[in-house]
Amino acid sequence: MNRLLHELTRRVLVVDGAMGTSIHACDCSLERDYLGKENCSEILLETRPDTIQSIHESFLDAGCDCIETNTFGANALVLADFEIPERSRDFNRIGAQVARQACDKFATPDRPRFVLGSMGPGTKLLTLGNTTWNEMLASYTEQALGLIEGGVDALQIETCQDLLQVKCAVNACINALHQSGKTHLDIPIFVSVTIETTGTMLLGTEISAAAEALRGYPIASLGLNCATGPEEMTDHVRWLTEHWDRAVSVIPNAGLPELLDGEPSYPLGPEPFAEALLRFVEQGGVNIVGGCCGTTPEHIRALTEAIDGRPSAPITKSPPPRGCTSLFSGIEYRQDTSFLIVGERTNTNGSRKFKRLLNDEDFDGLVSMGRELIQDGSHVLDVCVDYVGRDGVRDIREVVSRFAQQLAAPMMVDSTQIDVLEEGLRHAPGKCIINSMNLEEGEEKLGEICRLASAYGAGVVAGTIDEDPEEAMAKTAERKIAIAERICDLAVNKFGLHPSDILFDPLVLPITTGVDADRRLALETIEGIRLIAERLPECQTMIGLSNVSFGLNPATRQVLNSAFLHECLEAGLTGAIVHASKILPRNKIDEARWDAAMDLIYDRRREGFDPLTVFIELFDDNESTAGEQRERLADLPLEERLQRHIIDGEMGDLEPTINEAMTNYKPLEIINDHLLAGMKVVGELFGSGQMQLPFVLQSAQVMKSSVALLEPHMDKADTQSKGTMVLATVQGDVHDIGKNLVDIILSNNGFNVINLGIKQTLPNILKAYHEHNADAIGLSGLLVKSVAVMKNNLADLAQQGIKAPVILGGAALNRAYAENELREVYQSTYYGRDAFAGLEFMNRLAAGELAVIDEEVAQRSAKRAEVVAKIAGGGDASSGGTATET
Ligand code: THG
Repeated sequence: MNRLLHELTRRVLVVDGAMGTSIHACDCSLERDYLGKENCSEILLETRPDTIQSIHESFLDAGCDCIETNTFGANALVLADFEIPERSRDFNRIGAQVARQACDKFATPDRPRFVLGSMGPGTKLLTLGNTTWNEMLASYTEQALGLIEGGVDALQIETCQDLLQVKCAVNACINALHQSGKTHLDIPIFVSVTIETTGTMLLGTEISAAAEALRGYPIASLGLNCATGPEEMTDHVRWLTEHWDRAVSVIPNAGLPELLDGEPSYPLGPEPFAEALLRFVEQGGVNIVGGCCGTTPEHIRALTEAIDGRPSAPITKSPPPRGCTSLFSGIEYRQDTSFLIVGERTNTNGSRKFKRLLNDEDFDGLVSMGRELIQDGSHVLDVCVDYVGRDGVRDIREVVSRFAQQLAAPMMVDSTQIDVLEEGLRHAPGKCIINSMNLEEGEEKLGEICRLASAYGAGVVAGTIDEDPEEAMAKTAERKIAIAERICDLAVNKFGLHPSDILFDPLVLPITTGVDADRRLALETIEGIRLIAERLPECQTMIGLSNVSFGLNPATRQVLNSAFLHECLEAGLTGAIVHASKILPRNKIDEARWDAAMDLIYDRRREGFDPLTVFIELFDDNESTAGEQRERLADLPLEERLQRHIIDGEMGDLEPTINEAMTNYKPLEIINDHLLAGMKVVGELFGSGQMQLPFVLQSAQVMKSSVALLEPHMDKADTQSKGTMVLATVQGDVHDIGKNLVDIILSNNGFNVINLGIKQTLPNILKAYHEHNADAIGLSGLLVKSVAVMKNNLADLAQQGIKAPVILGGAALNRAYAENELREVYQSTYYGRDAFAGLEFMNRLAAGELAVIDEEVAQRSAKRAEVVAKIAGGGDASSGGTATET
């Protein structure tokens, strides 16, 4: 066994502190050491290996068990930003070797020291389409190969923000291990995700969903690092310790960064930092602790002393029952008082409308259908784009990536084509269900789909079909259970799936044909469900309900489907593909019809009595179906509908709504009074953590489309841009997610945005500012040191006598620092907490309210000074504390 895994079973291991913080503290020169590539700290592995090794040694000397290699950004996708993607393999190999040499100096036979190969998230969000699965897979595989060559003890996928990225990185590690003739037992894989102050990962993933999506992978630990201090991690750590059945790691920052005396600083000193982590360890279930941003050798020394080689306190772990997840959250396969409801209509074979919209490539329309199914109560969507003559691989990519970002429900990816299934899975960040596999084409084909389920972390529907040339589809309960047992054995014992991730489909076929051979199909299926539930109790069951009633009129189908579902559930069915709004509860079905349906389902034919004819005769030819009382968007008053389009990100029927609005209001009124009101709600929901980023982007898209529809009808003066902002990520910083969000929100709300990109020098920014005669400059940066860059830029602006309003944003900045300290450097400095603050600022600037804003800033600033004076004067400190964001 890997020595690191062995040590993990004995005691809590301590990982080192911040590499970045230590590097910033040393005397590296941009030209000589960074070779002109600012912030590419991996280059130091070649130019200053001794410096990197001595940083490692400073942490080892402080007593930690594990050190992380200086390879956080050493993958080709990130190095491409520095024009050296081809250096990835070398940097990783050298990074591992340098760390190994440091460890060798400190290791003793009973106190080994370990090298964790650091693999950071990079700057591209796979789920948002910034790069492709294959590109990212290749990039991470190369990185992992270098780390393995260099001799790491574990691969540490860390600071993860996007579930799809994690899945891709884990696959890369497994590939690289395989290519190196090793397995995850020789070199374990650790995963650590980043939960933002909002309580979810950057794209909105809850910790429970992340755990479920990753649970099927052979990873040795799961934990948290970065973004917050230990305090903010409490709930998520507790959830992991109680539910994650392997090692748990906790690697926080030294608190949330603050800006003190012009320098960014992390507020938690070594002692409180160590105490907070000790509390986690004492509460039990934590196996790895360490420090992220802002933690120094002193933090690690205090931590090592506090932990002192103690074993991890035992804790009863109860892994939650299995289920599937979207990008955002999870749903269990087994529902207490219901069943897993899979919406059937997002399927080219199940809905003419879906098929037509796909053929028209009306992707927004497809998303609208998905949203409707969710509103009708579907937990999961069956997504099938199989369509003869169309490019299924492209179609599934287009549909799944949109559904993933815009809809909160997990997906059941449905196709008969393996390449289509795989392409769908590559674009779904959560844990999907594959629909489906069977034995019709033999065990090898079954194995291929099991391989997809393992690689992409999915559950899988298994139809009871085998190689029998006479009757491939099992039509009797005996054959259904026999095939199910055979598939279960293969899938679990040969292909490595977990039994609870298999959803057996005992096949529902129409009982409406009048053919003798078909009469018993429903009751055999019910009996098959009973047998599977009894003999394979860990597995799930799933049927395509509506098949049972093909050929009848809609009202008749509704009753038969509902009655059949009822019987299946009684027999132990756990899930079904259905049209949720059309299912009737038993008490809503007329008794005579119910009884007739039962006679049909259980084939109670007698002399002169045909249940099928009797049942059909109970319905009028064009009787309408019951149910479906859901409040539709179309039923709301116009004004509310306009807002809801924006808030829900709903493209469907946008054009008729806008046209209707134009009969009552002027275009500008529609925008200013109704659409912007919706956008304001979006801003509030986003700001309070109730709306996730992808949904915000969708709302912005609807805003943009609305404005485009209104524009041709506006007066010329009204269609002019409301103003121009030059937008840039500051020099030395490559992070542009926040900046790009500002771009989207502003440009979709009528502003002209000159987005200059990343690593922008002030001269560049000023050039664009003059060229475009801009109204304001927006500066963004995520790195702590970017705050200092902003400060320098502001000083230069002041020196040059520029008067442009400059609005600043980014994770390391806060309002107090911007409005007090930075305003002293440059008078026209403003703070933008998020993209919506930027929008409000620009709207007010356009309305000529800059002086009012200045007055508000001055008031806040004065209040802060008052509080600070009070504290300094020994006054009532509890009333103030440090001025924080409000
Ligand atoms: N098992 C598994 N997957 C499945 C099925 C199954 N997927 C497809 C299908 N069977 C289940 N889904 C549907 C979806 C729609 C209908 C039936 C089954 C249906 N549609 C109407 C029709 O065709 O008449 C509606 C048409 C329309 O709206 O245009 O009946 O068994 N694993």
